[in-house]
Amino acid sequence: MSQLIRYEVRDRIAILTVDNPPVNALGPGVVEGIEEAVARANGDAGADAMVLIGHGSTFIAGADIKIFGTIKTREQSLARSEAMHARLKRIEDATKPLVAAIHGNALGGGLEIAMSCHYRVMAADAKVGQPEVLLGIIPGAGGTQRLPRLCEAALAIEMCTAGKPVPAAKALAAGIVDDVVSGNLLDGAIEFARARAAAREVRKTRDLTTKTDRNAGVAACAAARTTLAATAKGLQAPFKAIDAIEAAFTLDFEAGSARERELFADCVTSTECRALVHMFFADREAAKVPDVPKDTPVVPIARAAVIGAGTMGGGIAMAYANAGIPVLLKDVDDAAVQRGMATIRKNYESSVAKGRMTADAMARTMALITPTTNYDGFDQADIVVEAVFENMDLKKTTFAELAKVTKPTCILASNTSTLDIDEFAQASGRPAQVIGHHFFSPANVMKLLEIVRGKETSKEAIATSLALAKKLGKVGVVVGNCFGFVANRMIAYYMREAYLLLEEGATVSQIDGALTEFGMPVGPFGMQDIAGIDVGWRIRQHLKLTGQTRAEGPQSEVPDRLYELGRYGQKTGAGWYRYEAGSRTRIPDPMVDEIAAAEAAKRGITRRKVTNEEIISRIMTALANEGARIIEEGYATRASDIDAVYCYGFGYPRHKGGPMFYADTVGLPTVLERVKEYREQFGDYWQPAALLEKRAAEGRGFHS
Ligand code: 3H9
Repeated sequence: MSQLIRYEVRDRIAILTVDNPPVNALGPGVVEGIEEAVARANGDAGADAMVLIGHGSTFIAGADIKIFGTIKTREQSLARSEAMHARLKRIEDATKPLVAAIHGNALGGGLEIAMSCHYRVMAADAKVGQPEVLLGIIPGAGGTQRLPRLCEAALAIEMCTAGKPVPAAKALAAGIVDDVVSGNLLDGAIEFARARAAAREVRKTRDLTTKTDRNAGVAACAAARTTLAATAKGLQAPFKAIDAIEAAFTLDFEAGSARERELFADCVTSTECRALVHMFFADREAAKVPDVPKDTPVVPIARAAVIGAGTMGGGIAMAYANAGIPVLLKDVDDAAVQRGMATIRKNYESSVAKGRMTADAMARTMALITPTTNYDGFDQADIVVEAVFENMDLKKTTFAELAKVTKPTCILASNTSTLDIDEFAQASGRPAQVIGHHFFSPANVMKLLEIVRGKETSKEAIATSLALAKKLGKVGVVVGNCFGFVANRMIAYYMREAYLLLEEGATVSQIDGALTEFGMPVGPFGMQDIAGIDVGWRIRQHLKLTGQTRAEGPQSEVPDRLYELGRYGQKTGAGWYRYEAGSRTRIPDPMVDEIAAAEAAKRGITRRKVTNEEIISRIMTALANEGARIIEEGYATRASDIDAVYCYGFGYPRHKGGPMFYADTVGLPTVLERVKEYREQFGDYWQPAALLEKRAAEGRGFHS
C-alpha cells in the first residue's frame, strides 16, 4: 500500500486518507495509491463502503503543477491522460459505495477524483472548482465530461472557463455534491456511506445523462464563446474548455473523454500554459527572500495608520479596511481628510451599485476607517504607511515625527515610488523599522505591493510586510532601493521607447493599439493620461536639478510640450488623447502627432512608417534588458520577481508570463541580437546587460 494513502476500517467503513502535504496534490503515486486502496476495500470483507478524505488543510488541490513542465509533446500528454482516465474509471468501478469527503478545496484533478467517486459530501466552508484555465489548460481527468452530468451546462462552463471555485451551498444546490456536513466531516461522510451501503446504491457519474439536454447544452456553449470573444482575447484555454464541454453534449462518455484528451494536449504544450504555470510559481517564489528565513518573527498587524488622504493614501486605507484592519487616515486639515473620505465613500458606493458589495458590508468596512488631522491613536498602530507628496523634505519631517508618536515596534512604511528610503530611514532614527510599501494605483485594486528594503531594514520588517501583503490580498515582491525600484525603473525604459517611436513616426493610438493587442490592459499613453502627465513632469524636474535622467538615451520633450499646454491627461480633459466632458473614451488628437513631428524635426529625425512588430520588439527588448541589469545589480532576487511586478503592477498579460519570461520565449540570443541592432541604428545608449550576454552565450534563459 502506498505511503501516500492510508487505509483503515472503522465500523465497517474503509477510510482512504490521502496524505501528501502540503495540499495533497496528485504527485506520482497518489492516484495509483487511491486505485490500490479502492481495490483493497473492494476485496475487504470487513468493509461495506468507503470514504476518500484528505489529511491536513485540504482535500486534493489537483494535479502536481510541476508535472506540466515535463510534458513536452502531444504524444506524452495523450499517453498520460489515457492512463489517468483509465485509472479514474477503475476507481469509479468500485463495487461498494465510494464517498468523497471534501474539506478545504477540491480543485482541478481533486474535483475530478471526487466526481469519479459515487457520491460527494462536503464541509460547509469548503470549495470545489476547475481552475485549470488559470494555468492555460482544461480539466484533463474527465472533468469536462463528468461535471455537465452533475450540474447545468451554464455552471459547468462558468467553472471551467473562469476557474473560480464554488462554495459548498452553491455546489449542493447545483448537484455537484450530495450533502453539506455541518459537524465533523468524516463522521458525516461515514454516516452517508453507511446509508448508501444499506440501500445497495452505487451511482457512477459517467453513466448519468448530461443535466442540460443536447440542444440547450450546445446553445449554452455557443453563447459562452461569444461572451469569451470579448473577455478572453488572446487566450486559448477557455475556448478549448468549451469545446470539450460541448463534446459532453454531442458525444458519448468515451468519445467525449477522447476529445478532452486531444484538447488538453493542445493546451498543455502551449506557451500560454508554460507562462501561466511560471506565474503560479512566480507568485509564491516572490514570498521567499534568501536571507529572510521562513521562521523570521512577524509583527502581528492589528491596527494601522495612513498619512495622506489623497488618491494613494485613500486607496491604501481601503486596502486595509477591506482586509478587516482598522485604520486611521490622517491629513493636514479637515477639508483634505473629508475630501479623501468622500472619495472612499464614492468608491464603495460604486461597488455596491455594481453588486460587488452589500450596503451592510460597505457600512462595516467604512467604519474601520477613522479620519483624523492629528496623531492621536498613532501610539496604538502596528504599522504606519506614509503617502504624502513626493518631496524629500516633507517625507523626512514626517518620518521624524512618526518616530516620536508611534511605539518602538511599529513598522514605518513609505509609499514613495522613487525617493531614497534610506534618507527617511535615517531621519526617523529607527531605520530597522523603515521600509517601502509601494502600492499601485488604484491601491485598493492593484495586486502588487513592491516591498523596498533599505540598507538597515530588519528581517522582521520584511517578513511582516510579506505576511501583510498576503493578508491584504496582494502579491508582495521584495526589491532593492534603487531609483524607481523595479517597477518604475523599468517603466522609464518602456516610456522612453514609446516616446521615441512616436517621434520616429508611429502615432499615439498605433503604439497604444499595438500594446493592447499584445495583451496590456492599456497602452503607455493611455496609462499616462490616467496617472497624470504632470506627475512625470515633476519627477523629470526633480531629476534635472541633480543632472540625472530616468533612462539613458535621448529624452523626448513631447511630454513636456503637453505639460506646458496644461494637458495633464484625463483630469484636464486632454493629454495624449482628448476626452469629452465626463467621459474616459480616448479620442485621438492630431495635434499631439503634430507636436511629435515638430519635436522630431528639432532633433533631426526623419520620420518613417513604424510597424507594430517593431513597437513590440523595441519596447519588450528595452524592458528585458533593463530587467537583466536590475538582477545583475542585485535589486531583484530573481527574474520571476520582475515578472510578478509587471503582471500585478501594470497588468502585463499573465499568459505571456511577464517581460523576462517573454524574453525567454523570444529566445535570449534573439533579444541580444536586437539590442545590438538597435545600438547600430539608434546609438550607444542601447547596451546589452552583462546578464543578457552571459545567459545568451550559455544557451540559457533568464529563468533556467
Ligand atoms: C489539474 O488539476 C489538472 C487536471 O485537470 C488534470 C490532471 C490530473 N501542485 O498556494 P499556497 C504548493 S491542474 C503543486 O501558498 P494556500 C504551492 O506552490 C491543478 N504545488 O497555499 C506552495 O508551495 P511552497 C489545478 C502546489 O493555502 C504550497 O503548495 N489546481 C499545488 O494559500 C502552498 O500553496 C490548482 O490550480 C499544486 N496543485 O492555497 C490549485 N497547489 O510553499 C492550485 C499548491 O513551496 N493551488 N502547491 O511555495 C491553489 O490554488 C492553492 O495552493 C490552494 C491553497 C488554494 C490549494
